[in-house]
Amino acid sequence: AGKRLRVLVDMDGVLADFEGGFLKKYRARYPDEPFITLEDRRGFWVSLQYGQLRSDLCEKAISIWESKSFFIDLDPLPGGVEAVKEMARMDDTDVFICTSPIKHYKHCPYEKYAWVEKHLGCDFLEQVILTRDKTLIAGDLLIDDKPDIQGVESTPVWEHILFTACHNKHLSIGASQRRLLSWSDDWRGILDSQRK
Ligand code: BVP
Repeated sequence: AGKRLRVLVDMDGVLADFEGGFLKKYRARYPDEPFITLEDRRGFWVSLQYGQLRSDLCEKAISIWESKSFFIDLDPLPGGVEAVKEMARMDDTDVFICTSPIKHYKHCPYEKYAWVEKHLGCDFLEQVILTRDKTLIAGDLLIDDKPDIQGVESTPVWEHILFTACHNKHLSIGASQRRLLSWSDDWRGILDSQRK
């Protein structure tokens, strides 16, 4: 008896190049300020690492993703759009894009929908889940670059697959945790291993 597989795919850092888009716009807006190369990024929070570099750089970093057009202008990460489209065409598979908008809501939620429409098509808007708490969302897999995904539900039903990003590639992960190194990695095998 084939049960459907539900895959939740994060957006920033998994489908959309948040880190690359941030660095490009930060350097353009603040050409005389220090910056952190993608090679030197550590920790999920960009603003935290910039604040450690110099305290006033925290708010300068935040000003970048709070600006109009930041989220819509993000480039797709290699292979992500194609993988998600292929997943959606697979038998017994439901794919949702599960993403946390920033609290500065003027542009971000709108531009996240616009990005999905632009790169995946308007039919895919049906699959978008905006939530600040991914532990509430039921799914078999959550593919996400954030190492610690927490919320009010202490035992989320999904298995978190850590998607490798510049900020998490040096982290050693638990014996039971699985990684997806990129969209060239074996995501089909991970989906198959979760089918019941
Ligand atoms: O929309 C992104 C940007 C924001 O958090 C959201 C992460 O969403 P998920 O990838 O978990 O779905 N964000 C915010 C900050 C600092 C805020 Br103060 C940051 O440093 N990095 C970051 O991604």
